[in-house]
This record gives sequence, C-alpha cells and structure tokens, in this order.
Amino acid sequence: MPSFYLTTPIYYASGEPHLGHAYTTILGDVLARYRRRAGEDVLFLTGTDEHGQKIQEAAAEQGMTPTALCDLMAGRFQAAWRNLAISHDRFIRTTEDEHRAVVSALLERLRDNGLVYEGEYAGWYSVGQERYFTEKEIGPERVDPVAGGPVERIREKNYFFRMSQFQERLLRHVEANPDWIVPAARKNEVLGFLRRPLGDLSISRPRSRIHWGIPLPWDADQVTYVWVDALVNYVTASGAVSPEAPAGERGFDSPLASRWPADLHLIGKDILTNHAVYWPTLLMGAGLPLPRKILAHGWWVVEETKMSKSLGNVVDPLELRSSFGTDALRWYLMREMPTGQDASYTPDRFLVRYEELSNILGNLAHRVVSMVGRYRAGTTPGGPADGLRAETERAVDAYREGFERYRLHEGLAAAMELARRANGFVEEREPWLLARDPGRAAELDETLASLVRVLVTLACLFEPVAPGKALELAGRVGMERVPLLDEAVCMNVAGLAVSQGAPIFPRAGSPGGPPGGTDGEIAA
Ligand code: ME8
Repeated sequence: MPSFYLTTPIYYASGEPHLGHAYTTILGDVLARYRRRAGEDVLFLTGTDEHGQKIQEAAAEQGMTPTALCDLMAGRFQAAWRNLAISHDRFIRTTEDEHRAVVSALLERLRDNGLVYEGEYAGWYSVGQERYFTEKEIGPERVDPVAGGPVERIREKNYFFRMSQFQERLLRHVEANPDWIVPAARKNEVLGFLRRPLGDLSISRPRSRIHWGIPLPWDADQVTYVWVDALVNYVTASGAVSPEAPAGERGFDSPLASRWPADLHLIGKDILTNHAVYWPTLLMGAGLPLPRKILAHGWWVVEETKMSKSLGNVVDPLELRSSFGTDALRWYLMREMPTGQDASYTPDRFLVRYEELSNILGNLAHRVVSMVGRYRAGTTPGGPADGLRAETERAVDAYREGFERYRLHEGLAAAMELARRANGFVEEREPWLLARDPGRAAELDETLASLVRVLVTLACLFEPVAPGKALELAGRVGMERVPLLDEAVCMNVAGLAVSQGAPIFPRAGSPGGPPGGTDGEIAA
C-alpha cells in the first residue's frame, strides 16, 4: 500500500488556536482524507511547540509554570482540532521524553560529525518569531519584519551549526527539484536567499537567560534553540531515529524502518526559511534524507495586515464554527484562499461561500430527494442514468488535478460547478412536466437516477472538505457511507431509498438557520 506522511507546523503553546492555525491544519486534514480515500496509508502529524523564550515569558506573565501553560494550551489545540473534525494520527508535544531524547541524539550526531562549534552571538532577537534578524532586516525602526513586533539586542555565548557548509548542496537540490518548494514564488524566494552568503546557525541559548528547553547533551549550561528542537519533531514522530541505540546504530545515515522522509511539510510562508534552509541543512548534517515537498501557503489577512496574536486581530475559528457549523468553516477556508496566496478574511465573503453550500449544493440535494419522493415513492428508479456523464467526468478530472497539484481551491470549485450544472439540468429537464406525462416516464426515470448518481459523486468530492455533511448527503440517498470516487462514478443507483430531512445547509438568515452549534461543542 503506498504511504503518505504529511505534517503541519507545531504551533506555539503560548496562545490560543486561531483561524490561521485552523487553516493549515484543515488543509492538512483535507489532503489526508483525500489520500486515505485514494487507498494510501497516511500518517498525519500535528502538535504543539512547547519550549523557548516565548513560552517561558507567556507562562511568567500569566503566573503559571511553563508546564502548566503547555498542558492547558495543548488541551485547547486538541479540543479545537476535535471540533474542526481534524483526523490527525498523532499529536506531538515537544516536551515529550521521546522527542527530547531524539533532539539530544541529533545534536550529538551533528557534534560527532564535526559540525558544531562554540562562539559568541551578537544580534537582534525577536521573541515573537523566536529568531535573530540582521540589522538590515529590522530596518531603522528596529522591529521584527514579519509581524512588526519588538526586537532585543543580545550578546551571548551560543553553539553554532556549520550551516554554511551545506549552502552549495542545498542550492543544487532546490535548482534540480523545481517542485520541491511550492508555490514557485516561494521557491524563488529561497533561491534568492541561497544565492547570498549563508551564515552558520546558532543552535543554543545560555540557560541563565532561557531555562525552558532541552539542555545540550555536552553542556548543561546551554539549552537547545527552540527552532532546532521544534523542527526535529517531524523526525521524532516518523520513528526514523532510535535514541536508545548505541551511537552508530541510531538511524542516522540509514534511517530505521520508518515513515521518514516526510512526503509533505505544510507551513505558512512566515516560516519558510526555517523549513527550506535550516531544516534541510540540519538533516544533511545528521545524514538523514530531505522531506519530499514543502508547501508554503499564504496568510489570512485582516484589512491588509497578517492575522496574528501579537497584532490582536485574530478571528476565533470556533466562534465561526458555532454559527455556521464545522464543514461550512472548512469549506470557506479551503475554497476562498487560492492555495499559496494570501486571502483576506471578511464576514461578507464567508457568507458568499456559505451560500454556495446552501443555495447550490444543499438546494440540489433537497430538490432531488423531494422529486424522487414525490414522483417515485422515495425509491431511485432503475434503467439508464446517463445524464450529466460528461460533466461528471470533467468535474472529477479537474478535482483530481487540483488536489494532485495542490491547488485545492480549483479542485473544490470543480466540485461545486458540478452541483451548479446539476441544478441547471433540473431546469432543462423540467421533471415536474415529465411527471405529468405517463408517456415520458422513462425520461423521468433517467433524469432522477442521473441526479441521484451525481449526488453520490458530490458526496465523494465533498467528503475531504466537509466530512460530516458528505455523510449526511450520502445518507439522504440511502447510503451508509460515502463510497470511493471511482465506485460512485459508475455506481448503479437503482433502488436506493431516499429520505428527506431538514435542509443540510439551512439558508443563512432563514428562521431555522444557519445552524447555531448543531455540531455540538467538545470542551477542552
Ligand atoms: O511558527 N494565515 O508556530 P505558530 C495563515 N511554533 N496561516 C497562519 C496565520 C495566518 N494569518 N497565522 C499562523 C510557529 N498561521 C512554530 C512552528 S514548526 C517546526 C514550528 C499558521 O504558532 C501557519 O501555518 O506561530 C504558520 O506557519 C503557523 O500557523 C505558525 O504558527
């Protein structure tokens, strides 16, 4: 069975999950569900990043220990993901013993390979981004160039990783594998970065300043730089490295039977350098293969500004969910943002996307089920079901192509287009006129059976993005589960018993909807 290992970033346990975190995690979930349905053995990883200055300071501000804060926030993220129907296979926390041991083993390995030296760091540090910036990057205003937050001048002893040694090799890798980083604009950004001199990477901090981290195996007065610690999570969860084994047999150079390398790292463009430069050079230094692909998506912005906790303009995904339901939120996020580009969050656009679900997909389901009820006593007629065949094929092809090329918005647009076409088909065939003419019964049978077949296909196409509603839709046409796409397209729908219920997507502004909290809240 082909396998697929995909990851999201592990989010800082210093703040609540917001719409940006939800976006990446839902994107991962939609891809994971799509691949599972394609018969692949998927490992979908997410988690929380729990060490470093940011967590240490957030805990102190709230009068909590870092451990208590991380436990609380890891619980909040897990509850958010349950409420948003995330089907991750593993939730990693960087404070887990297993992860701490893998980080130590990897650092030892880098040191054994002669890639670590002691030095002094003098530079500008942003706690918000947990990274140093150059004088040029912070500009005359001296603010972090990602989120505009403060930076502090630091001079201290650090250990360094000889990242510069791998510059040429990484540059060649990026040039030779044009789809390694998608979209292309992000790849070009990395190429630009790699064509300038690449420095070495500071990999530790003095414990006197930051105590909340993993101590270096050879110098307990220093803790591991949080980004090195965090990136290694992807290897920890893969099982490629066994820290307990003797030094030569831990899995470096020849990874143990495991899920490594990852097939896909999903990230936001804010952490591109960390993933496309620091991470691959660290892997090269340790003798581990590189991930197969990095997809750096854009930002959700509010009035041109990145949505971020430090800017105080975040949208709470769970609030939106309680007004419109989980699947509507998932649909909005996936359909509205062209994968890779920025998108602006506005309540108006949310409503526009919701109305596609209710006025096109929901309306189609309602019409088809009630016509089969009215004209054929609730049982899908037999005989040919060839209406909309070409449209279905076109939609399925475009959908698959969108997913395979990581242009999910296009794939999902194709699915909605099929629902729109099917509504047009109802208008063209006018089943209400056919029903009045006994001589045209076969035509009516074919019309209704074709429409039921399209509904089954739509349930398949919508399943990765709207798993709950897709199951409901399949249920309305008498199926206990959502079939696989290939089964649906050529399925014999004769005899399926349809059942009418409340609208699947109640119209926004109607007395019964949109559904306030119909999905039920799962508490942390
Ligand atoms: O960076 N739009 O964690 P983090 C879209 N712990 N996506 C957004 C977003 C926005 N406005 N805001 C956040 C960290 N994200 C590190 C990661 S990985 C080894 C360590 C998403 O909590 C996006 O995926 O700041 C972004 O890369 C991530 O959340 C940053 O989450």
